[in-house]
Amino acid sequence: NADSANALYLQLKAASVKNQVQIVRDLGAVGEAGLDALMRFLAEYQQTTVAAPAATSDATSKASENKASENTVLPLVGTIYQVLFSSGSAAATVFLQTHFPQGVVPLRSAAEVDYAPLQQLLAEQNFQAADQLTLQKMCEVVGAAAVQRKWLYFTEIERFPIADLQTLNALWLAHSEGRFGFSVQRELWLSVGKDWDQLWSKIGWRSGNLWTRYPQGFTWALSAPKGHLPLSNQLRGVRGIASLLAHPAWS
Ligand code: UYC
Repeated sequence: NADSANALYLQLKAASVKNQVQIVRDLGAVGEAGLDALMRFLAEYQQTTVAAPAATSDATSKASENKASENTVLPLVGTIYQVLFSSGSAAATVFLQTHFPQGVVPLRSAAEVDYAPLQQLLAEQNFQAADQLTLQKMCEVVGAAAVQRKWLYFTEIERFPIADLQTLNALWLAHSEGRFGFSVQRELWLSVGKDWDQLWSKIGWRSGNLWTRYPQGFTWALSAPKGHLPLSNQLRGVRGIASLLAHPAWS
């Protein structure tokens, strides 16, 4: 067991992103030795991110680093976190509480909004409650009027702080093996030439000319199509999601 865990650990460090998720699952299935290897990987990851400067004057290089690490590192470290979180192992629980009490995503906010409750729901893979809380937190970021209204004007989304949008997106990416999040929806939207109708069917928000019914028609699990979550209500038009997917946070 310890030998196979060690071999998997070495494979994990060398593997492509796609294979990494499978290797993490395999490590989660070989018992305490596998969990130990995953804890070792996360501890090393934490050292490299903590060693990096928190703020840099070179904003453009920071943005591109963020983007690269979101696409590759977050799904991996998030999946490791998920395997440890759901393992039921006492050692893994203590490890996470000690080293990652707030999860693997830095909960940055320009509006002093607390994203820990969202991190918790996503760690529990309670995607339906997490989706609701995502909208609520976005309203909190914008202010009291939006909290009371319970939805956002597209002009408010245009001005939405980059840090908060990136935190929300990183949380969804990390806890979905990279399947959910606004940046995933954006990639799919670009891949269909910004054609909304094609996007809706691709992400399971519409089939034929039938809108998916909220909430029971949606799939609140990782088995959903890529980009299925988080949701954006189109009742008041497409300008909101258009502003979201064209936001400077992704460029
Ligand atoms: N709903 O149909 N949606 C609601 C979606 C639409 C409607 C909430 C998504 C189409 C009504 C969320 C789709 C539509 C309400 C979503 C979808 C529609 C409601 C809760 C596929 C009719 C309740 C948060 C595109 C044809 C009343 C919120 C109201 C709620 C999401 C109807 C997350 C992705 C065009 C009547 N729908 N919504 O914003 O006023 O209320 O909201 O998008």
